[in-house]
This record gives sequence, C-alpha cells and structure tokens, in this order.
Amino acid sequence: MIRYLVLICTAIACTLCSCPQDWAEYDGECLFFGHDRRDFIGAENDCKHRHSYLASVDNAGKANFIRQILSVMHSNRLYRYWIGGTDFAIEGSWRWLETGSAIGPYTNWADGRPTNNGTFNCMMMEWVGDGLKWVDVECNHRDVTYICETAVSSS
Ligand SMILES: [Ca+2]
Repeated sequence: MIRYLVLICTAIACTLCSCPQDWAEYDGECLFFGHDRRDFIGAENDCKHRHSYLASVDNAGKANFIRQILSVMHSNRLYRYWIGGTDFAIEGSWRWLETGSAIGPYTNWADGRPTNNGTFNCMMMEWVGDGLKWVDVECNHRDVTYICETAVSSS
C-alpha cells in the first residue's frame, strides 16, 4: 500500500512541476523556441500570450543549453533569435525585460557589440562560428525568431 502511494505521489509531483508540451526544461525554467519570425515587440507579445517573456540568458549554463538545442533544431544555422535584453529605456544600460535588472556579470556579446547606437536597442542572438553571440540591432527587424521563458509551474 505504501509503495502504491509513493508511486501515485511521484506521478502527481512530476505532473505538477513539468513544463508545457513543446517546451524544454532547464534548471527550473521552461523555454519555448518560436517557429515563426517577428519583430521584437511581436515576439514579446507572443511570449506574453504564452504566459512567459523573452528569455533572460543570464548564465553560461542556460546559454549552452540553448545553443545545443538550436544547433540541433536549426542545423543550417541561418536563424537569428530575439531574447529579452534591451537598452530602450537608457541608452547603453542593458537590462532583462523579465526583471528589469542590469545585464551581467554574465554576457556573451559578439565582438564590437553592443554598438551603443541609439537606435540599436534590442538584443538578438546569432551564430558566430559554433557560438551563439549577442548582437544589438533595431527592434523592428521582422525576420527574427525568438525564445520565450517562464518558471516551471508549481500549480
Ligand atoms: Ca542602444
């Protein structure tokens, strides 16, 4: 009987703490890889529609996890991906949309980035060799797919 209850509880616990279907789980967070291409605001709106936000790639472990998934998903590596960094509020002061907190200490900018150009206020990732580097660009590019993130649900 006890063994039976343990099995039931384990099953319930896993159901309650997993990510939605089609989302990947990494370290307590769920990641969604968009299929279509949008501008930055359109991407953020789609994430909100999915009860999430553009991803905060705020540590090397998460960055590597994302890189590995995208390396498999998009083997031609032609794609670019919005994530949730912006310096829209104060030029040169990069922050994550999720928390409003300053970006760092972990960063992964491409060489020469950010440009601190007053019209390049949104962050995307693009392939530079085997790396997935951050690039600041204008927010109205429409040919960029995106990555949403939310915490693993506990309810
Ligand atoms: Ca800027």
